[in-house]
Amino acid sequence: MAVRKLYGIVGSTDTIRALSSLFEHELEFEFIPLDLKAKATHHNNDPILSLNPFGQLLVFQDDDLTLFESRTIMRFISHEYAKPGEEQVYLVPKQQGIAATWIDVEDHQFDPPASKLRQELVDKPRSGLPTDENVVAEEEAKLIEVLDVYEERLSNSKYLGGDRFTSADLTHLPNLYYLMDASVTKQLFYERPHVRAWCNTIMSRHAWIKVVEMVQKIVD
Ligand SMILES: N[C@@H](CCC(=O)N[C@@H](CS)C(=O)NCC(=O)O)C(=O)O
Repeated sequence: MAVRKLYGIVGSTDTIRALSSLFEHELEFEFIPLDLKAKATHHNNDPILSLNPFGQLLVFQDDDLTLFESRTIMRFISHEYAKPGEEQVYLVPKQQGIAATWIDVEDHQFDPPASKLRQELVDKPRSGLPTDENVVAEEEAKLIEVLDVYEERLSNSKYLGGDRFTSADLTHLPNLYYLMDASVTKQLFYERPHVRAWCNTIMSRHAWIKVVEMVQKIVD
């Protein structure tokens, strides 16, 4: 049987996104963890790095298919391995159009301030570096605007993409994992009742709990 392979960086949000999708769809795969230091020693013609034309590390192989870009990998898995009755995509194009919009909203609106806040509030303190409070204030203001839109959306829809859990929700989990660890950002999610309920619902999914256990086991 062909083995699915995921080459990624443990703890990176992109890798966590792909892992979440694989676990949600109960797929067997081999995870090949690499780290950025190891990457620096690889050459451009390295067989692993050359799988991604940009030389970046998240790469997924499924039989004869090679994909990079975590959201693409997530989308592919949700279409190819949709579980009947629990699909994370809609089969009706108009409904899927709405869900796809919220995947792009995560990529273009949510991820930029969320990633910068993660770097300042989680990554830098872990590396013993000082947090830049100006960056935090600036990015917090941007995240607040995004979360206000989410609060409105989630007051009319249980999930971002529609009436059930889809990739539009899953794609947020990696940054939520980190931002819920920092009291400043946790507060931003928790003071909005619909956002709070949504976070609690998607973060208590069985597959997500397994991803967190796996990531923590490798990192520890
Ligand atoms: N947009 C890509 C992100 C890929 C990316 O930025 N990868 C980082 C690690 S998380 C990387 O390989 N950085 C090292 C480099 O670019 O040389 C995705 O969603 O998969």
